[in-house]
Amino acid sequence: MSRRVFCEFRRVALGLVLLLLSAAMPALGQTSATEVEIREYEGEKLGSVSSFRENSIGGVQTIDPSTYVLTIDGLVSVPLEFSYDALQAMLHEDRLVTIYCVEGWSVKALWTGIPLASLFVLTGPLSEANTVVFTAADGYTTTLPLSVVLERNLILADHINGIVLPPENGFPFQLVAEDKWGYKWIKWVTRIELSDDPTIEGYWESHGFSNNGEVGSSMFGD
Ligand SMILES: Nc1nc2c(c(=O)[nH]1)N[C@H]1C(S)=C(S)[C@@H](COP(=O)(O)O)O[C@H]1N2
Ligand SMILES: [Mo]
Repeated sequence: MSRRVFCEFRRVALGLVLLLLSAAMPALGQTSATEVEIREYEGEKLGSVSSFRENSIGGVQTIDPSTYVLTIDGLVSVPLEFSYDALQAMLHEDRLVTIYCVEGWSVKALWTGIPLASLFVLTGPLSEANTVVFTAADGYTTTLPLSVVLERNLILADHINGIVLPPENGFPFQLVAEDKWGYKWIKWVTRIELSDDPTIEGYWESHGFSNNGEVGSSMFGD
């Protein structure tokens, strides 16, 4: 084999290996035009990303993953900042969960993301921490009891129905607040703060919606 042919062969082979690798790891791959939403999972029909009604307080946020930072601080042993790439490298889990907005619509989807518990293992919550305060790029906030986050093993989703979360759905991360009203499903999450004050109210909670926010119980008051 001539040197030129060998080099060409090596180039093609390398390209092929990279192609196979990216095909084998769809969850870790970058967004591409060829990504297609899955619409059925374990025999259950899924809603589409296009069936969401985007009505966020400040409109769709565009976040650059190369400069994105997720801060975890407050009542933790070690405050930490995570880059997008560092978060992509963490173990991801799937959840088949329906989001219910107080406006009356709902979407069942397959969410893939990082269990918050695995982030808290790294920062170590202090023993007096009982509340998780989430903040987003649009200034939106919401809270959940730490016990709910841990017992339900809630995830920060970066994929929906097998595709990278679109900006409208909160890229890079939306909290999958299983069994809580849609206003607890904060999008474009940038900060997670542990607190010992369960009375802190997020954006919609301070505008009259229930701080408990459990689906099935009243959406107003408390
Ligand atoms: N950052 C941020 N997250 C948010 C909101 C918002 O205004 N800003 N709205 C919430 C509400 S009220 C609902 S019902 C869900 C809706 O998700 P969707 O906008 O993807 O449909 O997002 C929640 N997360
Ligand atoms: Mo909502």
